[in-house]
Amino acid sequence: KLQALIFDVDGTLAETERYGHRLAFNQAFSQAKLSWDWSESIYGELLAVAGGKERIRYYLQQYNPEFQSPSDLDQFIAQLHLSKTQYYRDLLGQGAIPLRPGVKRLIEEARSQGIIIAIATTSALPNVLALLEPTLPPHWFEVIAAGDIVAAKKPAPDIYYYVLDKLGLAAGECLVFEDSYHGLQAATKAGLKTIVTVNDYTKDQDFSEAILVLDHLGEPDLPFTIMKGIELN
Ligand code: XBP
Ligand code: MG
Repeated sequence: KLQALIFDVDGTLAETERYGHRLAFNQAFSQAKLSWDWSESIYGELLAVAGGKERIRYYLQQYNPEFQSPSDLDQFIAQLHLSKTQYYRDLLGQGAIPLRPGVKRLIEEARSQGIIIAIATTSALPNVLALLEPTLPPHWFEVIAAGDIVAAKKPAPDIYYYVLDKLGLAAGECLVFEDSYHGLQAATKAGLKTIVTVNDYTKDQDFSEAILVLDHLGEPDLPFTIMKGIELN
């Protein structure tokens, strides 16, 4: 029986990548006097790697190998990422990024029927809270699992195992909402059924393992009654 809904954040609750994370990365680069500029199309490729720090490292390896990295590369990336997180919070504080259609309604309906809500994301916790605070009260979520809380980020299933453990629920009692192939992989490997809401960055990815693929959660795509009828086991 369905007990919990587990949501990814970036791309699923809101379109945070294009107008949030990408801009914040560029602002942090500029402040650090780096001439790097992640265009929308390059960013689309960089999304192949989840996690902001991991994405910067991947960019250096794949797109900017001539860059003279400082001797302590981990520290350099961590500082850059901290600055990016601050810019990202500033962007969200300006009310830059609304929730995707239907997200709030679904969560409110689920809660009103006693269904638990949780989050499993690759993003850093401050980023998640900055998005939730003006839109969905963080205390609505039984578990918010974010960022470096597990060593291996999506597409590894670790973050989903972590959430299941914290919830004390079996995979067959939960339904996941994701927007990307990586996220779907992570959830599927943890034995979870997943509904995918695609966005511009992910619409051509392979979602054959999803139980349902939608453009968004707004009317008339997913009335709660349909979702409740989905067989979990
Ligand atoms: C989210 C991500 C993150 C964000 C950046 O993926 O890939 O890397 O782009 O977040 P998902 P941080 O939606 O699958 O969780 O900079 O906070 O790491
Ligand atoms: Mg996502």
